[in-house]
Amino acid sequence: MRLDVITIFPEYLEPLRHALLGKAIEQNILSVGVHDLRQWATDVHKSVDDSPYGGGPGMVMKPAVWGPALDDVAQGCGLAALTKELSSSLPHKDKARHDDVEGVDPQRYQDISVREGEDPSLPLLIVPTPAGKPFTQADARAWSNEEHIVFACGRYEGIDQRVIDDAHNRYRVREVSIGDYVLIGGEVAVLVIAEAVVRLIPGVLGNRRSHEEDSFSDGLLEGPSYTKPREWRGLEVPEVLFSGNHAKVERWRRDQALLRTQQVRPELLDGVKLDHHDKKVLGLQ
Ligand code: 6GU
Repeated sequence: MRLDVITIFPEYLEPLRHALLGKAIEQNILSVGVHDLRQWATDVHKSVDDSPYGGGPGMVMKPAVWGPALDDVAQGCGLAALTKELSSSLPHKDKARHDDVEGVDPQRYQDISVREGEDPSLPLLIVPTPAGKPFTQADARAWSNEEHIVFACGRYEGIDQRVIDDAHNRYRVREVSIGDYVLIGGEVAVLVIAEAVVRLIPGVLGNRRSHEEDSFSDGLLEGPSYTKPREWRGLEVPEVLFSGNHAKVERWRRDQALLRTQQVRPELLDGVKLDHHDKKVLGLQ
């Protein structure tokens, strides 16, 4: 997978080089380019924003800068080709961790995200904005199959809307929000989305089962987990986990997941198929 990020704060994307994403870069599963938007600024002051038509506070990012930036990065040409590749920060190049490599399932999750009338060969352009559609685990799964994703980080009050409208000619465009709060810019949202997507690429995070048990994969939040010692500060690990009865353990885990979901995100239960036992656990019958 190829990721390109366009931003006025390239150093903000430095964490992409670390941990899981750094490892994916090391293994040639992932390559990342971070591009300084100011490269495409045309005036001596390298300005990227201007006052909004119609008045009001803040500044709007200029189409004359964003347009050529998105053109070049879509094709990896022009000024985009001059950007230094992000390299992994990992010290131990060859050393695989025990939880890294075994049992990798090469099977992908589902087809890439293509909407009616879209050309599937176009790269995906993700524009983080609090005004976007909520980013979900289903998006992460779909986008983990993409060959090329470009992120356009807006700052200030946003990017001139014509940049987004025009980008549909060269990209499949997705405007997304990572939650109901306002960030200063899209950079942190890119880190969030990139991590959620890249960890689902086969080979990046061990085996597939670890994804299937994620919170959200079955529509439920995950319940509690425990490790040694059996007693700690007077607190015991639940007895059932020592029973050796796999079916009983799985049933208990589902009960815990159901109860936790009911407590903290009850609306998620609307999308979950509940059987007789589930309903009994939740006090619904
Ligand atoms: Cl994706 N961007 C910005 N700037 N703020 C946000 C957001 C994204 N999601 C929630 N708030």
